[in-house]
Amino acid sequence: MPDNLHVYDVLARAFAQEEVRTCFALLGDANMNWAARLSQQGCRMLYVRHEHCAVAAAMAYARKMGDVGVATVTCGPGVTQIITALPAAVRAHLPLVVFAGEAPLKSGWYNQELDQGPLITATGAAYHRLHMPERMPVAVRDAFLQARRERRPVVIGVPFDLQGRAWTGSMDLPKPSRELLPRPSPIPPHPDDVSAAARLLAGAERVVVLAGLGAVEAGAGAACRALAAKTGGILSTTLPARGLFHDDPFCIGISGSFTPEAGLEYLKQADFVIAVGCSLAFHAGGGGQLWPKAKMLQIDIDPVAVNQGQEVARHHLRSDARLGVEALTAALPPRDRSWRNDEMAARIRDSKPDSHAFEIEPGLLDPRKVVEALEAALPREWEMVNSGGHCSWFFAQMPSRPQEKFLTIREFGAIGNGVSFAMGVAAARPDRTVVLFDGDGSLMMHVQELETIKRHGLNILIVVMNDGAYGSEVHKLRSEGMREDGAVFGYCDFAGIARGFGLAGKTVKNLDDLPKLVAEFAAGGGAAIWDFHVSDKVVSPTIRRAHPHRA
Ligand SMILES: Cc1ncc(C[n+]2csc(CCOP(=O)(O)OP(=O)(O)O)c2C)c(N)n1
Ligand SMILES: [Mg+2]
Repeated sequence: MPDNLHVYDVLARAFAQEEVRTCFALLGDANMNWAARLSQQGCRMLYVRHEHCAVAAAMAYARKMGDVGVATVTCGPGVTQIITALPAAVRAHLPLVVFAGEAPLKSGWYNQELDQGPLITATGAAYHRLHMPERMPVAVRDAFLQARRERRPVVIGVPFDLQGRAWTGSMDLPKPSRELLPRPSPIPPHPDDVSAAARLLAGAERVVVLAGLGAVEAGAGAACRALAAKTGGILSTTLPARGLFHDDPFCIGISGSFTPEAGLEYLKQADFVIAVGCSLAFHAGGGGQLWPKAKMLQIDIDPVAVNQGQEVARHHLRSDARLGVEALTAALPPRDRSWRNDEMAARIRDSKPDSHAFEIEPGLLDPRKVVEALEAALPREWEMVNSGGHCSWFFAQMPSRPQEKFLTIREFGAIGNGVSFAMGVAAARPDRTVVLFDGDGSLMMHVQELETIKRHGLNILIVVMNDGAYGSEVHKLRSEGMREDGAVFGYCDFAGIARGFGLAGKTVKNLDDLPKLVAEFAAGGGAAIWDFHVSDKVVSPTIRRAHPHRA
């Protein structure tokens, strides 16, 4: 290393040593020198317009890349802005390293000073104060190690006066975390557990194989299909793993709040659910309502009996998802009976996700028809991102989209993340078109990022399901006969807003125009908003169940 280095130079090198290729950033006094140096090292910087979006974009990037996402914010107000993103990353088990500045140590007073540690640790993320320059490169490496091993965000805070000091430490950087991380082989199941599970399963008549992200990561998709076939049962996934069995005729779709109509009927009949690589979160089982009659066998490296306030599984097979499912399948005797039949396949294939009839005002669209038309028109290779809100139920019903092309992160239940997640996916898949499905309220929450999308030339098509409202709130308020003000805003002109930011904008009134619009967008690239004005009369099945209208 050359002479005259500052601490921020070496800190930037420590990040480059970790092979950080992309960093989502918003600058201030406490991180700008470091960020400028990181950029100089060849790291691609995406400069966003709100710190929340830097961390949220890094989350989607981490999920897509299967790697650590990196973001940077300045001290004080930069740090307070990321407090909604961090719990979401914690709950989704996403490894992040966030480089945050800290107020200078040398002065008795600093306006942006804040006790950042308790704020960060309250979110479930880890906070590391780096106050010893000589040790900082090792501390950076350790932050990456922790993020990878514990799969959660680690925020490192470095006082910016320390960053500006001359570097006097060693010129040797530590080995990167990747080289140190333990790489054990997948855990095989214990034979006794396999036999017990096989005995239990032998008596089951209506089996559901339910896969979560753990199954995706373990590459257990094919094994799950084989187990379902051998037991004559059906397949399903959690919401984040949706699409893992998208082309299987006996996959009923998502289990949980987003289960389509036919799926609800079959799940209700199930007498045995095998949950593979899924934590059995509250929503995945519809709060315990989806399969009232079923025994639950969980196959997981970390099986649980109780999760999120519910007893979720009595029977457990501790194992890597793929190895456990393969061993169980091998241990099962052949069956002479099956729940599967042609009628079931036809019902799954031909039924609408939700067939409830609604009266729709002239000039407005049915969100279900919008999704059907998009499903038919959008190219198979485009990357999809679903956001939150009431409309996300409809957008999740795209059965032809495989898991690896459809990202959903919503374990903290926050709206406003759509644009950030789309930017993260666009950064991870620069050669692909990204389609974001968002609600009007959610998009409005971080609409400033349209400028980021434009400036960085990201190829993102934003589809807005615009009901002129916070749909979730409207439907709940209506069900209780309460006033709707505060939840109804009217249909704002997103096409005009898009054009104001230099994006293309279109209010789509006729769904028959979609194939032409898709072809034009595919040819031109860039970014655009398509605004679909939908009726707020259409209520998702989940809301209808959970919030029936009071008489
Ligand atoms: C950060 C945050 N603030 C508020 C909420 C409460 N909330 C849940 S859904 C929703 C409405 C979202 O509106 P929109 O994006 O238009 O989707 P819609 O429900 O109308 O389909 C709101 C405000 C939340 N989940 N997260
Ligand atoms: Mg809305």
